[in-house]
Amino acid sequence: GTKDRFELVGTPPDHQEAEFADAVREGLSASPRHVPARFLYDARGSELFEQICTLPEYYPTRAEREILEDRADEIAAAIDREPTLVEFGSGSAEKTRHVIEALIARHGHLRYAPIDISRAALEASADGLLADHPELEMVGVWGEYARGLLTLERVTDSPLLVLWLGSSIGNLTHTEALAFLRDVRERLAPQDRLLIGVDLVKDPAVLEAAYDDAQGVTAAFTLNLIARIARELGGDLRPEDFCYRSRWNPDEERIESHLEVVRAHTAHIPGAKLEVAFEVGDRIHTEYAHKYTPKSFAALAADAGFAVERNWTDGEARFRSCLLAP
Ligand code: AVI
Repeated sequence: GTKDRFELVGTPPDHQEAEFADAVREGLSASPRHVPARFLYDARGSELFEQICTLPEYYPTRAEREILEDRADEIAAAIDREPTLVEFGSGSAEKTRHVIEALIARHGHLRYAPIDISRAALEASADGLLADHPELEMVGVWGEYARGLLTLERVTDSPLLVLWLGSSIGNLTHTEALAFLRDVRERLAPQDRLLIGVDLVKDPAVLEAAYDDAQGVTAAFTLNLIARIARELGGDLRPEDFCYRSRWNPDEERIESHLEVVRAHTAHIPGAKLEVAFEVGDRIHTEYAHKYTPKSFAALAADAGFAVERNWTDGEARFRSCLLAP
C-alpha cells in the first residue's frame, strides 16, 4: 500500500488568521500601502496560480520543466550518494517528478521530503507519487520552509538535495533573499546541495506579458486578495473597485504589481479593526518578481556564502537552474 510509505511531520502553522489580520492592518495603514505577497495563496489563489502556470504568456514554468526534464540525469549525478530530496513549497510537485524519477533510476530508492504550508497539497502530491513509484518513501513536512529543515530528521549521513523551484526567490527583495539563503545555508551540511530556479532578465515585453496575461488570470489571482480580505476579515471591499496593474522596473530589474483604486470609497474591515479611505488612483502594492542576470545571481549566492557549482539553462535562455554548494 502507499499509506505505510507516507509520514506527516511538523506542526500546523498556527496563528495564520491573526497573521493575515495583522498584515492587512499594518499594510493598509502604511505608506505606500501593501500586503505581503504570501497572502495571495489561499485556496482560491493557489488554484488561480496553478492556472497561471499553464498560460501561454507565463513561460517560467515551461522553461524550468524543460530543464528538469532534459537534465534530470545530470542533476541526479551531481550528488554521488543517494540523497534525501527536500523541496521548499512543493505544491503539486509536478515538475519535481523528473528529478524523482532520475534519482530512483540511479539509486533504486528515494526518500522525498516536501515542505509545504498546505497540508492538503502535501497529501495530494503524496497520493499520486507513491502510487506511481513503489521505490519512493515520503515524509511530508508541514510548515514553513527553513524551519522544516530543522524538523526533518537526517537518515544517517545521507546528503540533502534541497529544491527551491519556480523562481520563488524572485518574490523576495534582495535583502530578504539574502537573509533567507544565509538561513538555509546555516542549516546545510557540507555534502548537501541547493538547486534553485532563477528567472532571467529579458525583453520587457515578454516579462510584462507574463505578469499581465490576455485572459486576465493574473489579474483575477491578484484581485482575489481583495475578495480574501472581505471573506476572512468581514470587510466590505469589492474587487470591482480595484484594477490590477503591473510593470517592469528596469532599474530594480523587477516586475512590480499593485491594485489600483478605480472608485473612491471607504472600506470597513472589522476583522482587522480598520477603516480605509480609498481615492481613485490609490495603490496597494501586492508583489515583486525580481529577475536576475547570471552575474547578479552569482553575486547574491556568493554573498550568502554559497558557491555556484553547476548551471543549467533552457534552450531559449529564459530560465536557469543553479546548483549551490554551502
Ligand atoms: C510564485 N511566483 C514565483 C510567481 C512569480 O512568477 O513571481 C507568482 C506570480 N505572480 C503572478 N504571476 C505569477
